[in-house]
Amino acid sequence: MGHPVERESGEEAVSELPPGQRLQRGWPVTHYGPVPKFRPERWEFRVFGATADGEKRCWNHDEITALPYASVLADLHCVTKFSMLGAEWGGIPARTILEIAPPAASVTHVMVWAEYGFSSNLRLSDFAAERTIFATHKDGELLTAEHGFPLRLVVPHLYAWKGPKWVRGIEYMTADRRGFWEERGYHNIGDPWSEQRYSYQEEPGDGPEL
Ligand SMILES: Nc1nc2c(c(=O)[nH]1)N[C@H]1C(S)=C(S)[C@@H](COP(=O)(O)O)O[C@H]1N2
Ligand SMILES: [Mo]
Repeated sequence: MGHPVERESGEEAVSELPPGQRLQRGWPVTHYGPVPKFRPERWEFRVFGATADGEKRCWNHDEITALPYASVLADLHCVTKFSMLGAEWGGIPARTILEIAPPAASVTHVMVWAEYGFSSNLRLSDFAAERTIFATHKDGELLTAEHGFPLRLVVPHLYAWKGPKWVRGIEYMTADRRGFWEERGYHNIGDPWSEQRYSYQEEPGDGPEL
């Protein structure tokens, strides 16, 4: 087991290994498919689906990076059993996006969309969690291309596939739908503390039928 680390805020938020995980030193690169090339002139972040006012919203790279910057301490738990502990992620809290482009009252889930059609679905409550963040930085440095530059989602309390690299937008949904890995055998919710690794472990109500 890892050792809980006392943080400045006094909370023991990170740096303990969930069951079945082992500590990874360094930061490996793990993803499916190629690393996309960032083209600022074509890049935009979109919020669509069931927005409160029915309108889509769109920000270019300058506009997204001009949003208030925050940072969170969080671990990264890959479902293939390695965990990287104690990273500081900097960027735009998911709550900021919820404030500036609010969902309709009927929204229950969010699909996070990334380059090449990669996606991951989250319950609205997981997306709205205090530490969920669209990261532009890790440990004070800009993300590298292979780690998701210019924007990746970090959902500290879920397995890392729930945090797409190269994010391009979110879709507000009034019913749950499976994302890329959730359709391909991974658990619909993905809580590492209860080892929700695979879809065959799902209980009724954990996700839409496969
Ligand atoms: N777009 C995209 N994001 C992704 C993935 C992917 O395949 N595509 N893999 C996820 C998985 S399984 C993990 S463990 C983390 C790995 O992040 P890292 O390469 O920065 O360590 O990215 C997640 N985000
Ligand atoms: Mo992973």
